[in-house]
Amino acid sequence: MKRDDFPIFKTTNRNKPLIYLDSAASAQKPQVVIDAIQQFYSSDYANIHRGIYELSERATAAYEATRLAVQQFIHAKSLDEIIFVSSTTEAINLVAQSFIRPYLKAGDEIIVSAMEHHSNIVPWYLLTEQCGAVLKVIPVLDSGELDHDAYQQLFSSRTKLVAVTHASNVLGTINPIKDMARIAHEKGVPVLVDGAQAIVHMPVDVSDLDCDFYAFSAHKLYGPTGIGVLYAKKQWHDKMLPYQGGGEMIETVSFDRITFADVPKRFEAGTPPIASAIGLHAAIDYVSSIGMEKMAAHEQQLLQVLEASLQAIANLRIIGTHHPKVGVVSFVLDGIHAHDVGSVLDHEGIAVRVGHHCAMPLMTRFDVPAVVRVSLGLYNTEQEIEALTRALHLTRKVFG
Ligand code: ALA
Repeated sequence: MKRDDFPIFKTTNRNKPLIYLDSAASAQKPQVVIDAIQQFYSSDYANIHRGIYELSERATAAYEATRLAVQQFIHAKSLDEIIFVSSTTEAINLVAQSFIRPYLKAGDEIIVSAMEHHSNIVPWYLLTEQCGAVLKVIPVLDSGELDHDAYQQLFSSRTKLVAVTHASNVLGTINPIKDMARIAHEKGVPVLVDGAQAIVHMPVDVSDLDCDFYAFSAHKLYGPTGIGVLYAKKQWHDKMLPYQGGGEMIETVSFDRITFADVPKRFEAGTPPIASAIGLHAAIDYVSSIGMEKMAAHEQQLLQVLEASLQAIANLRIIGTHHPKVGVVSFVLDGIHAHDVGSVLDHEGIAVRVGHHCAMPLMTRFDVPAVVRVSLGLYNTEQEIEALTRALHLTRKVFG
């Protein structure tokens, strides 16, 4: 499916044809995204929101057109609910520091889950050090599903936020965000969703999910690095205090008094990643032209083949068997360290990620030091999964 759109596949890995099974770390870029960025720098580039000349107006219009494309892509109700940031990580830190920290009292609680990426743990942990917040953790069952009964029990009168991933970067598990948000809202608690892994795998409708914040990065959506999105529900804008100070986020400045711009400008201090925004727009157009449902169907088909192939390998244990899941499968081969598996695969031209995947608490939960992770993109094929399976058999032979 659409493999020819990606020039990277003309290249090799260790002199073998590239088999890229690491899209959860970062997706490859289609030519249309690369072209859009090049075209922008060649013919439309200037700083934005500052110039009164035509070129700057053109650049500004292109940047703001991305905001509209994002709004439509994730079905936000209002354009000003779309804040451009550098990454999912920045989006989460922004909410922690601008929306939670100013109101937090020692002993207030944040609910996270045991399957979170460090980027949805550390910003909250920092609040425990900065102002005495307490982290409450939703356990993960052996299947890789969240313990939803336990989730309901974690709320108290001190709960200030639920911060949970839409899809696990290790287990692939898709969490029932709509239900989780409903439960949180019944208790008056807002919900932040880490959408880094979900955004590329399924249609996302923030209005239907009814989450309060949704964060994702462009680079996992076949777009460029350096830009991410924070969706922030309008209801909370007045409570979100300035996070980074600088140009463009103000209304008026004197040495005695500064007044701040409305959201989203309040959170877009300094010159933003303009060209990356143009690339993000091209990526959204690209995936929309294929159709998110069609992409998801392709990945689910490959996922079935992948899981069946892996299950047929002796002494291979898949970590996280719960469905629904995105096209991400992690496993351990008993007796062989994940890094050794990764090295053999690398020499066969196969790129996977090995290690703790920035999810150390999850490694502890499953009592493994590291796992091998295979993650799928729209360009992957069944032949590549066959090659992976052959290489895993070879790994067994090499390491006995
Ligand atoms: N968060 C990315 C991953 O899971 C980098 O690989």
